[in-house]
Amino acid sequence: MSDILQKFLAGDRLALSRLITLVENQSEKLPEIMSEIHKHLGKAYYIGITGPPGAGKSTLVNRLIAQGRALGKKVGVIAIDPSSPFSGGALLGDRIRMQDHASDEGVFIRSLGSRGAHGGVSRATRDVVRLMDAFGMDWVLIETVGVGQTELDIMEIAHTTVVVLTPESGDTIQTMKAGLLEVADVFVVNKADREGADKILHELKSMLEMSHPHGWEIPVLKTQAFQNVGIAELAQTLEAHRVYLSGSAKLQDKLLALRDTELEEALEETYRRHLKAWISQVPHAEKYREKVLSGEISAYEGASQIFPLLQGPKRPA
Ligand SMILES: Nc1nc2c(ncn2[C@@H]2O[C@H](COP(=O)(O)OP(=O)(O)OP(=O)(O)O)[C@@H](O)[C@H]2O)c(=O)[nH]1
Ligand SMILES: [Mg+2]
Repeated sequence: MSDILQKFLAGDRLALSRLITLVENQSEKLPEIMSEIHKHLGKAYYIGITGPPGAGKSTLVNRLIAQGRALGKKVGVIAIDPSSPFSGGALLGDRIRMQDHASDEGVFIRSLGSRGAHGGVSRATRDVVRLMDAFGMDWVLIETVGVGQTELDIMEIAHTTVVVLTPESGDTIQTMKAGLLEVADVFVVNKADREGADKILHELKSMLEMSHPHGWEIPVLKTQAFQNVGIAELAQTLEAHRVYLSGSAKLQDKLLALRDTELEEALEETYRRHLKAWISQVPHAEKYREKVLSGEISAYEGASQIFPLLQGPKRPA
């Protein structure tokens, strides 16, 4: 393990790729990996890109990669949507566009399957974001389709979250869950070449006027990702938000909440890993197990009988 970590820290892309796979597969090496890279964290800027299917998120991400590279930034990309052009099911056109960056040493793109347990996706995403951070990326872009709680959870790690809509998103706005609104630091109306872009822009702006921003007024930008229009402005806005955050208590609050969640998850995970072994050491555990199996008592009753008998666990090796 230390070999691969050393290579990773020396900038070996294959090592990064291997570590990401270990994260994806929830390897038992995970605690070691994340602990080892911990002191190398904190340099990258995490940008979440979310919005309805087909809004142009991947196209926008492609453009942002180019923009970041022009600014001399190293860019990591995590695409969580399984139908994303970054993954196997790519549209030909998008794949060709991605190849612009495929040979660029300053770009690392990885797609993550959204299969598996709900909490699992956001945890894996956070860990991969950190791998990219520790690897030395300046920007880490996270693309995910904004449709549910999972996606909102994923965005917890982003410093800045961009919600991408289109002129066709009128209904989305009407029914937009408070959640999607709350995660947005920046709104983008993409496909502004299409009719109705200004209408939706005004709808968004008047909706935002009714909310009460604290310090940061959520900008609403127009882009034409496909035609590469409005991307520099978006990059400037992202930079403005990064600067705003760095001086605000909001970032600190965000970090504290995230670390708290992560500690709880890591504890749960650690317990789960060792639980079977601990239970096997409880003298009467089998007795209660049989009672549950025979239907004599409920599973909850069984658990509440066994729980107090668990010995204080030793620190896992
Ligand atoms: N007219 C127009 N089409 C665009 C624009 N940006 C992207 N598209 C097209 O919209 C389609 C969807 O773009 P994607 O970038 O794949 O959208 P996405 O949001 O990543 O899609 P999913 O990941 O599947 O949710 C593609 O055919 C793009 O070429 C734009 O500014 N104007
Ligand atoms: Mg996409």
